[in-house]
Amino acid sequence: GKKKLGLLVMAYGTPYKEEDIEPYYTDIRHGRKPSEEALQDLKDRYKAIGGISPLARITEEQTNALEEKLNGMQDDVEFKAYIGLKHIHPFIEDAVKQMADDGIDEAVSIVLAPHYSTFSVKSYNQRANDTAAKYGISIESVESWYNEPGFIKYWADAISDVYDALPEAEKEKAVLVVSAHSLPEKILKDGDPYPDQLKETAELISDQTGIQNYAIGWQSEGNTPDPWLGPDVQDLTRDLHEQYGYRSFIYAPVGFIADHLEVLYDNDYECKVVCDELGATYHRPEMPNAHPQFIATLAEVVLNKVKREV
Ligand code: FEC
Repeated sequence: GKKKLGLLVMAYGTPYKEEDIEPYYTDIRHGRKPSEEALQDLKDRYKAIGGISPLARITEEQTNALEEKLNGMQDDVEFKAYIGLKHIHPFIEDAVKQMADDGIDEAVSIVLAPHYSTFSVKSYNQRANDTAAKYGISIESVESWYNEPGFIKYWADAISDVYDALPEAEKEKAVLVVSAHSLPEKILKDGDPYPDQLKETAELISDQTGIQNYAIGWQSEGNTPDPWLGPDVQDLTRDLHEQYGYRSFIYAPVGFIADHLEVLYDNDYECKVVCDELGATYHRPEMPNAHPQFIATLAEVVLNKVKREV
């Protein structure tokens, strides 16, 4: 038969039910329990987006679609997908162990986040590779895919759809806010490529759409005393309105690829509040989720990684 290749799809993870919120939050905080107040605040945010996040379902849809696409694209190997999550079960370690139990000795991995950072992709890959080494599995890891033509095309099309629907006079008064999850500023002193990669994504989208009024922002920063990368998207919205009189704000949170708390709350609620306050209109193109063109792009990225290693 065909060689079986593990396909390790790594993602952030989300609580499956309300009782999961506390252990999930504790895991994100490296084992430190959140205060009652912080926990309640997080519970309230999940409540505001409908109780729990759709992220678990979307990660599963993306993974299934990717496996199917990869197996339809080529006949040399059979990909078998495993979901490995950062902050809740099935953890990355569980997924790798499952691969070993299934007799898999070679795998390729991809993180469902486009930009590389020491805090995100590096830590996912390290956990995967450390566990794989224990079981004698070799894993080839995709490091980033923030500048893939198909990824840029997805966003360019989704953003253009929003612009095309704006009245002609509004287009000049519109600005595109391209963002990713903020990280502590201390990543910069070790030369983390994260901010430059976001900048490149924004430039490629601008080139492809012809939209020149755009700004780069950071969002969803954590509740810690250290400084985080800025400007925060909410402050940025106010500044852009004040300085240039923009009346329509189009948010493209390109550091994420799914509808989840950080988009449904931090953009769709928090940024919208600021827009409402300013009398500006809020727009947010659809997230990639399991869009076929987006999945095809991920499949190409995975296949290129496998081919390079063969
Ligand atoms: O449940 C959902 O729908 C939302 C899932 C979710 C995604 C996500 C993505 C990223 N995070 C990244 C970094 C950090 C850092 C901290 C941090 C904190 C939280 C909290 C929740 C949360 N994150 Fe997250 N993030 C998601 C959810 N994240 C909940 C805790 C409450 C809060 O602070 O809002 C700060 C940790 C600390 O306190 O030390 C750092 C990065 C990404 C994008 C890359 C990726 O997906 O891996 C980076 C989705």
